[in-house]
Amino acid sequence: MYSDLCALLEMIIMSHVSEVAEFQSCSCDTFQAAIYPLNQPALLKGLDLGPALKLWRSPDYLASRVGPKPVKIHVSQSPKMDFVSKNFLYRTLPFDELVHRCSDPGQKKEYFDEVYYLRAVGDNPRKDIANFTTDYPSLVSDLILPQFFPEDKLFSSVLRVASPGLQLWTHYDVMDNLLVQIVGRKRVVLFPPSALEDLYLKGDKSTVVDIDTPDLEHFPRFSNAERFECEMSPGDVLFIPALWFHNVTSLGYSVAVNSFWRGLDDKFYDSKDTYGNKDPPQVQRALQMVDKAMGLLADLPDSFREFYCQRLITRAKDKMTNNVD
Ligand SMILES: O=C(O)CCC(=O)C(=O)O
Repeated sequence: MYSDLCALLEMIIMSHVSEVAEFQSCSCDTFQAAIYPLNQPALLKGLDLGPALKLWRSPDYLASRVGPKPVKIHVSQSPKMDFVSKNFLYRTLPFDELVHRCSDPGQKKEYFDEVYYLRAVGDNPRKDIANFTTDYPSLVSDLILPQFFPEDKLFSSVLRVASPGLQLWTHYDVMDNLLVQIVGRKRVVLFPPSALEDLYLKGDKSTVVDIDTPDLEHFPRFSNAERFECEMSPGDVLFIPALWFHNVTSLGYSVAVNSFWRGLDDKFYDSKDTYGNKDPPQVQRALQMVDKAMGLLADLPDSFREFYCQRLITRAKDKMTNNVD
């Protein structure tokens, strides 16, 4: 019975799955003219990423190039990191130690029960933006990061190291993203911005942690969400447009570097954002106003509150399509 239900669920979910489009050895001009304007994820293959592809395959090489630099990491007992139940904690480890624990989880019994995830941050994460070039100078000459956007639009470049199996929750970022996979394979599931209502968001993250066997009693709309999927191999670059939700599973020990790029005018980015995931300041203010508006309706009886809440939604939608003065 349970397996029938799972099979049915899989069928429902699979009916909304598309493959991410692949492009071979594309140039900057092709990217800008033919790929970027589609506002769809794209898997770029065959780009020249430099010797990192070969060199970083050796955990000893990577560990010794960076050495014992302290890095702040997520540690969890479960590979499925869950920001709702907060099943992870932060710990600081020497970088070389982190690489050895991720690449050889069996080396000690106590490490076997833990999964690790490094999302590099600046020296002072509250103020400094991750910059692969200045934060990891000994690795810079190994890697050619794709330059598909104007240089002055680069916001950050982020080194990511993960244990086998680690799954990062579904979230969106406000900037365009080029994710360069260097060591190991990765499964990426993406949802378009239009799936927002089906993803049960809390801030920039989806509260549906298990995207393959979701609890449809709690999240009935989740099965409607259109999804795109791809598997990244070493050397692949995934273009993730701003506001596209993504859920990433490292299929083995994984090393990647992604870069975030500003696609909009600077005034649409929060100057205090060091991660690239804060909504535009204008949107943050608008959301506060919505909270205030809902506060004004708070004392109405339920039936009136629901009715006027719908009126607010209709009005906002009409404004979007210019039907209201
Ligand atoms: O590849 C990863 O580890 C996560 C990538 C990601 O979430 C991002 O680049 O925003």
